Parts: sequence; structure tokens; C-alpha cells
Amino acid sequence: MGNALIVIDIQKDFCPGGALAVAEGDLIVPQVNALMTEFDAVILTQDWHPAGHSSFASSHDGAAEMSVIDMPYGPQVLWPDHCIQGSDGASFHPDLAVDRADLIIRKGFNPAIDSYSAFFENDHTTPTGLEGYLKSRGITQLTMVGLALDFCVNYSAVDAAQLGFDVTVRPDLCRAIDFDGSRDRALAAMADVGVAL
Ligand code: VGL
Ligand code: ZN
Repeated sequence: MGNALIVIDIQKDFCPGGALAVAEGDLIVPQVNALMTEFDAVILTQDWHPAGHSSFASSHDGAAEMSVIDMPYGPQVLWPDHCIQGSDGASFHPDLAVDRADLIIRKGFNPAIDSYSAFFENDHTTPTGLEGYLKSRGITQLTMVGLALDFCVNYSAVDAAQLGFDVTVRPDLCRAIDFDGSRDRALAAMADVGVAL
């Protein structure tokens, strides 16, 4: 039985000055680095979209950023272009202790489906492989930190709890986009499935 720290999307584009900046996103980095020493495994996730990704408003004629459209897999917020594969904005925050990571898992590379969760794409069925990695290493306890609390952290934590992991989210080591009440809704959704906050 082991534990893992899952560090979600602490990338330049989600920090102040980035394409989809989360307020104060950079402030959590020193404490996240310090927390890494307390875990058997450290896993980083990296939002990693091809140019022209279907989650970008710019890929839909006339669509406004932050509007919501219906995709075959459900509603999808249309984001500014962000975390394009190989771009500077897709790289990790320069102070994040990347060398401590056992695994870096990339997500959102399927042009037609967004992937907030570290476990499944937004169709809720296509796996990323992270469940198998953790289970084959005997890891049962997960702590999650990072960006953004109301999107990728929320979806990852809910999926992990539903897969049977023992999940803790540290809201103090996360920051939210907080779009239209999404922060409060995310906290309620995580509590509902038994995520410790
Ligand atoms: C995220 C929106 C789009 C996140 C990623 O990391 O929370 N949010 N892509
Ligand atoms: Zn994204």
C-alpha cells in the first residue's frame, strides 16, 4: 500500500501571464515542492493539446471564449488556445520540482475530446492509463494539488474516488478559475463522492 501526490497542470499557461491564467496559480509552487518529500510517488499531469483542439473557441466559427457548446460527449466550455504541445505555455512552471516526478502523464491530446481528468477523457470512458499505473504500483492513497481546482483537479478527484482510491484534495494548494460558480460546485461535487477536503 502506497501513497502518491498527483500534481495537476502547474503549467505556465495556467499561471499569471499565461493564456488561461488562474489567479495566484504560481503561489502554490513552493509548498507543492515541499509536499513532494512526503510521498512514495509523485505524478505530474500536463495539459497537452494539438493546435486547433476542439476545446478551443478559435476552432469554432464565431464562438466566444468561455461559452459552452454541446459536444457528442456532453457540454464543453470553449477555452482560449492554451497548452499547445511543445509550446512555452505548455511547459511546467519553472520553479516546479519536475525532477522529483516518477511519471508525467499528458492529457487532452485527442483533437476531438477534451480531457480534464487525469484518469479519463471527457467522454468519461477513454482511459489515460493512470489507473493501471497506480494500481500496478500498489498505490491506494492519492493527494491532489494544482490547477485548476474547479476543472482538472475536480474531475481527477471525482474519477479517482469513483475508481476506489482514497482521495484527498488540498484546496489550499490549488487555485480555481471560478467561472460562474464553478469553484463552489466543484467542492460540493468532490465532497459528494467522498473526497476529503
Ligand atoms: C484546465 C481548462 C482547460 C485545467 C485544462 O487544467 O483545469 N482547464 N484545460
Ligand atoms: Zn486544456
